[in-house]
Amino acid sequence: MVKHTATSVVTIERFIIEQEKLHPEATGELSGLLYDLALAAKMIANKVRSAGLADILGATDLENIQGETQQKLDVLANEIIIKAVDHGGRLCAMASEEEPGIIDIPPHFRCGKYCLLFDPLDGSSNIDVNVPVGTIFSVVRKITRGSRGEMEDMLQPGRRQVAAGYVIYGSSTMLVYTTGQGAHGFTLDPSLGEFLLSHPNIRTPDVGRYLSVNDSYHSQWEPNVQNLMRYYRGQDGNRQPMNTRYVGSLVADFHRNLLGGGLFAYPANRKNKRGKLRLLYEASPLAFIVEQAGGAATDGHERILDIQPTELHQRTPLFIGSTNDVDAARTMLSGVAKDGSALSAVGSVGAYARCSAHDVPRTPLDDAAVRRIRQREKHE
Ligand code: FDP
Repeated sequence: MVKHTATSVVTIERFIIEQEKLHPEATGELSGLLYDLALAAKMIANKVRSAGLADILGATDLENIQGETQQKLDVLANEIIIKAVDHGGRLCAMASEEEPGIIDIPPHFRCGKYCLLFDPLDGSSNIDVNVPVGTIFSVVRKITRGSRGEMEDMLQPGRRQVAAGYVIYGSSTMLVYTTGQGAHGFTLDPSLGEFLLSHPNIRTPDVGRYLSVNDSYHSQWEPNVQNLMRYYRGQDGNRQPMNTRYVGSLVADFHRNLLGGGLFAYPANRKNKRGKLRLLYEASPLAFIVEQAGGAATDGHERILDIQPTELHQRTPLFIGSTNDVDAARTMLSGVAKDGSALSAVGSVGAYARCSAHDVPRTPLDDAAVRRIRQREKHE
């Protein structure tokens, strides 16, 4: 792989091509799709930036499949993405959080070997108040025989993704993606109109600084989730308290935690028995990215990337971010440990070392590693 220095100017196009060269068998279809998505991201960024000026703010009367009121920008972003990718001959079908079923490729366009699943504008309830929103996407390979994509192609576990990414429309627009060779971030240079490589090979810290969770659901959580949150906050005396930061816009919360270290949690609650977030449009793509950055993601019992989806708009509880903090969730929610003291008892400050990027089995950290983590936490 080409080594880029901090001062080399690398466009996303150049980077995608360089990555493609690592796969001699590649046909260029995935590269073309990623490039089309980067173009869609620039178009959406443009709309988001001028949203306050044009008369396109506020809710439409339409309701999406989740029963939520769609914002006009959601509709626009959805259309922009579909139009940017439907004609390239790379996709056999699409699915969007904003649409009830599979989105077919128009019959006059050629079908390709990939399926795209996306959330065009996540965190859209924040649009009216100028809080960062984002786009999330996931690409899987077609597995059925016909030329058109079918439901079976869409309902694949996240570990089969060939690419995933998100775009954050914040103080600057950033696109972060992975094709399974690390997670890489690009910042949009508005004067050039190009995404430039700004965060090559992102690594997320093993122990998180931030905790992102909507506390207003506290009374609706199961007791084991309440205990877990007490542990993260240091209220049970078993770890340094994490700093709470909750934007309420998944991409913004995830992005901050990916770079700074932390955990985003959206547990199930009495009202939302399976949580709120969507497995295929939100949890799976972000799980692929976080694992590529050295982090982890679970629903409390199972690795997110191993969950077999059964429906397009399936929801899942989500605990995603720094490995040791995700491990604490898995340990406490699966009943292995009832509270943080049990975590300490197995030799960690809620910390287990990863055996590999993908394996569930973990080994307790040795004493020196625990001391290093405690030391680091003390300085934060
Ligand atoms: P939104 O409803 O604004 O689209 O998945 C949707 C999402 O936002 C996430 O971006 C965000 O993290 C979460 O919902 C916020 O939900 P709560 O308001 O229940 O905390």
